[in-house]
Order: sequence, then structure tokens, then C-alpha cells
Amino acid sequence: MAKRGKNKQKQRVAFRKNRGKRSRNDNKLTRDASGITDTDDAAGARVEDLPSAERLSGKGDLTRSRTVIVQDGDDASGELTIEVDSPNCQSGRILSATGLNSIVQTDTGESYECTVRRVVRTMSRDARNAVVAGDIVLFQKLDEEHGVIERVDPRRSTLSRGSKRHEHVIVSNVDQVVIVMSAVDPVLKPSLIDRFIISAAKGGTEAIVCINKADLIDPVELQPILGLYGQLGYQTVLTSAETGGGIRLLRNLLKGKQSVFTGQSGVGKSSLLNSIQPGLAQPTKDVSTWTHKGKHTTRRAILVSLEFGGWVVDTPGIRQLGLWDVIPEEVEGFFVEFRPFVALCRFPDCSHTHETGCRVKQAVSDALITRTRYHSYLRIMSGQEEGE
Ligand SMILES: Nc1nc2c(ncn2[C@@H]2O[C@H](COP(=O)(O)OP(=O)(O)OP(=O)(O)O)[C@@H](O)[C@H]2O)c(=O)[nH]1
Ligand SMILES: [Mg+2]
Ligand SMILES: [Zn+2]
Repeated sequence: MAKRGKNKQKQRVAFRKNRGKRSRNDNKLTRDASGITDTDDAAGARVEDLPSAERLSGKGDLTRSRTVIVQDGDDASGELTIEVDSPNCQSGRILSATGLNSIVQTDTGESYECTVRRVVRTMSRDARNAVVAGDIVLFQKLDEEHGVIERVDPRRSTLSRGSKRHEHVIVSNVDQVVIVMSAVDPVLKPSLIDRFIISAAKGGTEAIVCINKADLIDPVELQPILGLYGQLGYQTVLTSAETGGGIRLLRNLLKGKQSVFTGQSGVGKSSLLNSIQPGLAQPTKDVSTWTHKGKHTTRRAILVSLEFGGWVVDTPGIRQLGLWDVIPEEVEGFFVEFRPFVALCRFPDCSHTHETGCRVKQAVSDALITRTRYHSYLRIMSGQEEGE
């Protein structure tokens, strides 16, 4: 429940008039996630078509709006929280979400397939991101299997990417992002690690660098990169889902934590989860088949509970990582090893790209900053995305 008190406001939120009663089957409840165009319309239609979901007023079709009590979030985000006063509501966590419905799990382990109350989308900054895996929600039970999400709690952290000039929130409320790369197949891309590190920091989470498929390469070759990120202060782990190498350390890093696995398609995120927790049976696919463009084995973010405590969200592999809401001036701040030099540049607004008297560039020449990291920096500053 939202805390009562200061800053409470009333807001009129428009509702679309009920459409004629349709049977649930007409709505194709279970469509493939990939085929859904998540328009507000589709979402609204789903909620309103659920016969018992319509509790907006006793005036039936005539009323098109209702009063929702909202209040400013206590955090600095300025988000509004919907106040829900219903004894029928209970709290749960989103295990997975598509445009139209989500799986919500309660503390006691029951799962419900839920639609999202239209007002929740209306109040969300971006309807497409109204509900994501990891969210804590308040929902109303409709029957033993279904419910309606009435409110989403403010997120304490997120992992987002920029997608077609929109923010795409992948997961919320995680402590740490495990950046999974493979030593080979697909080829290791340090610049992608750097992007993920930025998006983790931006979203308020820690980053762990995990290099998988250690069995396919002489581990000595990976020492420089593991050493680099270790020195920068990031936890690193070298794993093989094939041989089980490094799995124990990874398990320890995940224990009791709320984590998300992210990285390109085919690096072994789902395979690692299966090694961490045998019996999980996350689908994985052959390297030979995932190389087809657009083929992703994991289709949407799915939260799985770990039997030794904590949970992990397995996510679909990404092809590119557009950074969301990062302005050029702040990029240097995410490169921790630049910090001692930034203040020494001749120009206070030095971008460390072309300026004379740049101490960052000098540090690169002196091998105090690695070329790979500086190269990542330049790519990010130039707005290039990491293609596959
Ligand atoms: N040799 C080797 N192969 C691995 C390892 N981990 C995963 N693989 C293989 O790599 C392929 C892709 O693994 P997945 O676990 O499906 O990769 P993913 O990161 O979940 O991919 P998406 O779900 O598409 O994002 C599968 O054929 C796995 O068997 C490993 O440590 N060593
Ligand atoms: Mg997968
Ligand atoms: Zn500079």
C-alpha cells in the first residue's frame, strides 16, 4: 500500500467506454510474445473485456473516468503512486511480462496470470514499460488462476536499453547485473562489456563480468581481460556451463541476491542457469542454429528463484545495446580509470577525443589506460552501437 500523507492528489483518469462483452477466447490470451505489438489499445481491450475486472463504478457504460488518488513518490523520481484500497488485493512479484499479460507470484509461491489495469499504464511514464520482470505489484485475484494488476511499486533499480529512441526497461529491482560474454562463439567483445557496465551503473545496480565457454579456449588468453576488469573493481568470473568450471563461484555470487543475466544471444546465459540449478531446464539452443539473425532461444525475460536463496532473471540475448539516457558529458564518469586524469586536461570541457593537452589521451599513450577501454569510450562518444 502507498503510504498515506503529504502530497496526496486526486487525478481524473479517463477510461475508455466498455466495448461489447466478448468471450475471452476471442482475445487470443496466449499469443507468442514476439508477435505482440504492445499498443495501449490492445492492453486496454484486454482488461476491459475481462467480465469481472470492471469495477470502476456502478454507473456502467456512462462513466468514462474515475478518480484515482495518487501521491508523489517518496524518492526523488517524482513518480506518482496509485493508492489502492482493496481488501482483495495482494502483493506479488512479476516473473515475466508481455504486452498483454504477466505472471505474478505471491510470497507463498502461487502464480497468477494477470492483466494490467488500464490506469496502471496510463500512470506509467511509458506504457510499454508499465510492468516488467522483477516488479513488485499489487493485484486483485479474479479466480484461482487469474488477476488484475492494480499498481506497480516504485522500482529501486532497473536495467534498461535504448531502443528506437525509447527506453526499454528489461528488468527491475535487481542488485546486480551479470554481464555474460563468451570467450568464443560469439566472439568476446570488450566494448559490449563496457556498455553493459554503464547501463548497470545508470540503473543503480552492481556489475559482474562473467566470461563463459572457458572450455573452448586456453584460459591464459583470458587473463588480460579478467585482470583488467578486476583491477577496475568489478567482480569477475570465468565459467564453463559445459565442464562446470567456475559454477561454484558464480553460485556464491548469486546467493541471496537479486540478479539479471544479460549479454548477446548464444553466450550461454540459459545454459549457465541450468548448471547453477540443475532441473531448471531453461531452453538452450545449438550454436549452429542461433547464428541465424533474429533467432533467440530465450524469448522474454523470466525470473527464476534459486533454491539456495535469491533469484535471477534470464533475458533474451541482445544484438545491440543502445545506452539509454546517457549524455556524452557523463560518459567519462563511467570509466573509473579516467577519473584521475580528467581534471588535469587543459580544457575543462575536454571530451578526451580530439583536444590538445588531453591528459586522458596522454594516459592512454603511457599505457595507464588500456587502448581497448579508450576505444570503447570513443565508440560510445561517437554514438556507434555495437553490432553483431
Ligand atoms: N562449449 C560450450 N558451449 C556452451 C557453454 N555454454 C553454453 N554453450 C552452448 O552455447 C549455445 C547457446 O547457449 P544458450 O544457453 O542457449 O545461450 P543464451 O545466452 O541463453 O542465448 P539466448 O537465449 O538466445 O540469449 C548452446 O548450444 C550451449 O550448449 C559452455 O560453457 N561451453
Ligand atoms: Mg537463453
Ligand atoms: Zn581530455
